[in-house]
Amino acid sequence: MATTVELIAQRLVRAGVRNAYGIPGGEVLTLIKALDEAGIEFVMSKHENAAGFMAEGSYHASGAPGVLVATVGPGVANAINFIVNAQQDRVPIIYLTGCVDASDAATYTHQVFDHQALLQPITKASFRLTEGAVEEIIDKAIAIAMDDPPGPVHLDLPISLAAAQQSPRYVKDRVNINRGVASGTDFALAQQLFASARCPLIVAGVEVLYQHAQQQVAQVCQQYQLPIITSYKGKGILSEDHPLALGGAGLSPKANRLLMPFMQRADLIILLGYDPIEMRSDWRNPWNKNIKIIEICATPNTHYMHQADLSFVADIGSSVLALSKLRAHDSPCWEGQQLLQIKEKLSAAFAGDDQWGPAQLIASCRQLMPRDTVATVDTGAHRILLSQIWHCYTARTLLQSSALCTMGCALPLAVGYKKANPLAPVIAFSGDAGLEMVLGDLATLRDLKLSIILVIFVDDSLALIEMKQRAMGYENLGVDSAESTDFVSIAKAFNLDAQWVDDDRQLRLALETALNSPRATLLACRIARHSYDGKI
Ligand SMILES: Cc1ncc(C[n+]2csc(CCOP(=O)(O)OP(=O)(O)O)c2C)c(N)n1
Repeated sequence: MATTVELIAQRLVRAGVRNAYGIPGGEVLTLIKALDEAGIEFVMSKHENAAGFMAEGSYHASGAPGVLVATVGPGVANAINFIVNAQQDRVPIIYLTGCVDASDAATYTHQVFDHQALLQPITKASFRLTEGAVEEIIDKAIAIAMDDPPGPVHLDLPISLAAAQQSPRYVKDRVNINRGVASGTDFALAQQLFASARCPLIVAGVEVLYQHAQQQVAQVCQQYQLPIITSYKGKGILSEDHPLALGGAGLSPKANRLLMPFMQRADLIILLGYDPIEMRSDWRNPWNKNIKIIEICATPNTHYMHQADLSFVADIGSSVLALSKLRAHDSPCWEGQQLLQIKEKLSAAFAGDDQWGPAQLIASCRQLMPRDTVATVDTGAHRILLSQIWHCYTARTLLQSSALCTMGCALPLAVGYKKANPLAPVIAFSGDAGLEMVLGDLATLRDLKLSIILVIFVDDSLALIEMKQRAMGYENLGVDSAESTDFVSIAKAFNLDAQWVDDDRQLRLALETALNSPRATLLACRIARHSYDGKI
């Protein structure tokens, strides 16, 4: 016999979970005790939404689903932004919430609302745990969260069920679904198209990562000399210092102005695990009608952001290898200087500033941080610039909210990643307004004693929105801070190391010190207003 919460904890441990995040309330105390006893460390955050991003960070580091715990009512409601993010950004999350028993809810109203009604539209599934089916439900929840496309699953746990004894059920672990290699007459046609293409190009995205197909995609690119553009989440599928890697795309109009005309020179575009939820509207059906499009994806294309001539739902890694079967290794491909030229144009467009500014700042950080650094970045003008400049040498090394594009994610993502992988060098970049949303979680960073470097772009403004407002010819309204926030004093009040940075020399010295420090360091980098004009 085991209690409900013990069964939940055991299943999560079997799925590889070692950390859970949240803020407890009376309704989940039995649960977090069971998690702890099973070897899952419960981390108290300062806001349920931030706790969710910490759980996501741990997922990227470990591959196990992230676990978020919230208590009845306000706790549950606080994490909504994160849950929508998990759904849009394809993050497997188990969201465990405490609720009152159905019999109590009939006559008791304090803090009580229908958690499932709130969460059903923004999760892959929402279950209320019930007597006699606890193991089935938790196992099913993990499977649904991890299945293509990964996403959040909600489990509501009634108070009296938490400690109840359950008789053994002997539920088998679900074996992973084995997606097949693409095949059939249409696939034979796709193989022929690829065999005869003169200028084939790959566009790859997040599905490559969750299908673990990056090695096969990189191999095919290099074997046949194919240029590759990725979404922001796909950055690093092929190391971005490789001549064939044309970087991440999706949100930068400046990058799009170079990439869009370049893509029209292709005669075949192969979309690999490319989920266009990350892309802005210029990526809606962006390719000329005469370009053939082959798509190999994890989920059927029902979004209609683009359409393909041949679309296959299949295992991406083995299918891309099979697709190349008929293509000769020495097939002529992108002859002349075309690839060199586009690569040079892209690096010139996003080169460092002549003087101190955000581009210089990002370039210096990339230069000084170790190659295997994992970076997180918040939402705003700084993020669009950073996603163009920051080179990823392997996949899943730049974490961000690129589908929902929410602010307030960079700090907690970094905390969760570092917690699950303490040896990784981790740097978090955030705008000043983005950090102000999650200041409380500097305390979590302090309590966990994680040596993260936090770089803040301080311009006292919501730069991305201020730029849009100006472009519309409006006066600045609701976008500028009345006074500068003293981020250094705030960080020091949380017992973190911190300093102001006003030029490149200071940045380099500060980074070197921070890299050798066992403590977290906040670098408040002052940049001029309007620093992003013409840059993104
Ligand atoms: C939670 C949330 N609220 C509002 C927005 C809209 N928004 C996008 S970028 C941005 C400005 C961010 O300012 P800051 O963090 O200072 O970064 P910067 O643009 O200055 O680089 C805002 C308000 C959002 N994406 N997410």
